[in-house]
Amino acid sequence: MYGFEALIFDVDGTLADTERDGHRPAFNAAFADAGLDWRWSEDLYGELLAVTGGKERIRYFIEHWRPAFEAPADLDGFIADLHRRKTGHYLDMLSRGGIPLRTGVMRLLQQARDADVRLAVATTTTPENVVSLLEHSGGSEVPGWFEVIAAGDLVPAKKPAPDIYHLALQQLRLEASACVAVEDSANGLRSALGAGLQAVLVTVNGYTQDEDFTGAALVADGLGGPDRPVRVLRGSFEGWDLIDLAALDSLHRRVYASA
Ligand code: XBP
Ligand code: MG
Repeated sequence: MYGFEALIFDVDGTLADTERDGHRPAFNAAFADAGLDWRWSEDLYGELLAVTGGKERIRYFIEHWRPAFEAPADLDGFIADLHRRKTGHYLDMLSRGGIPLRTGVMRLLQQARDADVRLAVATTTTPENVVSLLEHSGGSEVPGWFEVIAAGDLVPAKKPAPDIYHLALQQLRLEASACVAVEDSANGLRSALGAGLQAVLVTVNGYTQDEDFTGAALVADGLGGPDRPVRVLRGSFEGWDLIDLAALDSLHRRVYASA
């Protein structure tokens, strides 16, 4: 029925606005646990988001923002321990139902399920975070809707490298042209494009709205909903009020017709 077989979703910023009020306070709580006076403000965190992956972000912060910090001999172990604590805080927050899915996400997931469109995730974050977010913010059955969860350290190089999308495609056993990706950031877009996906929808958020989305099939402020029509930031999207499978199909056909 549709010209594509699978939807591949990014997680942070795309399925839910997890960064500012989810990951960021979890990092800060882990720093406090460890007796560190580091505190990532909303603005600083926006800058740090250029570095994908929590462990990589902590390392970057130490190198660039705390050059005088007397790092322990086992810096990798120190960062891994801090990051484990951070994941614990983040999972606690999710289990309290703290972070809702973005408008339209459940609608699109349900529609994909009804239409036998396959679902996958390609994300930089830790795998437990993905399952917990889907479970607590979507419903206990939602993690099982995803055939593939490609996440975190399963690949050596995180976004913007294409590795995580390559892994998702390999596990789906699909060509890039059979998929539509949904992302929220320039790093995510670059990762998807690098793996050969051309039908990439970007739904921006407060942290990513001014990034360079050259190459995206469409950039919008979200998936939209009954009382919240989609605002298009780049690309053409005439005739649709919200982004559903039919809209993605038209986007997918257009991208591949002009390729
Ligand atoms: C976003 C990220 C992640 C999260 C933190 O991933 O860069 O690093 O901020 O997650 P995506 P971890 O948009 O690809 O979902 O601390 O678990 O790495
Ligand atoms: Mg993202």
